[in-house]
Amino acid sequence: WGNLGHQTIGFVAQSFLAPKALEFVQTTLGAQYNFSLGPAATWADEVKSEPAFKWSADLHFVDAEDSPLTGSCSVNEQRDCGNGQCILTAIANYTARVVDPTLDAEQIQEALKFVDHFLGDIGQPLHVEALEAGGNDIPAVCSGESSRNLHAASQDTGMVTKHIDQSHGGTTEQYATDLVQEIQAGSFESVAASWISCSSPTEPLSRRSSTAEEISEKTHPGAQLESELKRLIHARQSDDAITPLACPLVWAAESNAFDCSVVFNFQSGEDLCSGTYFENAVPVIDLQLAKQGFRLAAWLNVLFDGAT
Ligand code: DCM
Ligand code: DCM
Ligand code: DCM
Ligand code: ZN
Ligand code: ZN
Repeated sequence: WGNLGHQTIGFVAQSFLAPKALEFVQTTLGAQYNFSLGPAATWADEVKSEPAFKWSADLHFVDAEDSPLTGSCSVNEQRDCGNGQCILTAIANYTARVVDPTLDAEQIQEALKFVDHFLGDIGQPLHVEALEAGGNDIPAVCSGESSRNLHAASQDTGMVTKHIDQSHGGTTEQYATDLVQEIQAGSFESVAASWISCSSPTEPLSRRSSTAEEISEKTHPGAQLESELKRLIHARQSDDAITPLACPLVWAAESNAFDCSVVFNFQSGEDLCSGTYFENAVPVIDLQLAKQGFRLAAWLNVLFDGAT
């Protein structure tokens, strides 16, 4: 996502934080970020071009080597993140670092800003796709502007900007407020609990939860997320290797599935920021931003308040 998408996700998350998570976020981010995950969400993109943070550029995505143009979408941790430098491993690393008492305040703030950002990027379908460098090498037109590429024109910036201007008062705060309303009492109300269950209807996972966890998941959405984070913290404390987590893999598979439906479904030269492509893409953008904001809050709530 571009800045607008990331800020929106951060603002959505901020409004679902439980008391201790909220306190942690406010203290850790401070006045510089207006005590909020919204303004802090773009930091990771700002630094990735600096020499000191060059190593972090590859952590914003996972190049899923699937075949979306022939209708075959998938994410595979071994195949797509074999070198351990992708968004799946980054989420595990920075989640562990957010609660690592041996780190100093600056390192903890960096870890929180990375978590804030990467839980957003994993919901962007083209950040979970290898084809043409996540669409960066596919020319695209947005609002008559032809010198764009699919990644920027459509998902990251072009469509999001148009959508916020057209339907949400032109600000990420208002857009986030509108998405929060949909989650609390609108079109997302009935599905939001399933967003944090980490179970996927489409993707059988090698690391699937145990039967006991699956049962408890039914009575308590978020149970798997909680047990997984407890395992992560334990691994960190006992100096075990930090391995990718099952929940982010489920989230990645969900975003990646859109690469087989709406994302690449356009004619060369077609304007992506109006007409049918735009109309089909906007509900996906709403869904993915709302979902990742809600998941980011649940993630931090488990870490700091012990429950979603
Ligand atoms: N680093 C990291 N994650 C990466 C790459 C590097 O945490 N994917 C850290 C490890 C080093 C610092 O960044 O402390 C500098 O890395 P490098 O060895 O690449 O200069
Ligand atoms: N770093 C990181 N993840 C790690 C280890 C290090 O992001 N697992 C980052 C934190 C600092 C930089 O690398 O920005 C240097 O860290 P250190 O001096 O701890 O190696
Ligand atoms: N990106 C991606 N997949 C790739 C390469 C890049 O999702 N294989 C993303 C990262 C940025 C955007 O595309 O959001 C532009 O990348 P860059 O700034 O590295 O050109
Ligand atoms: Zn991007
Ligand atoms: Zn990013």
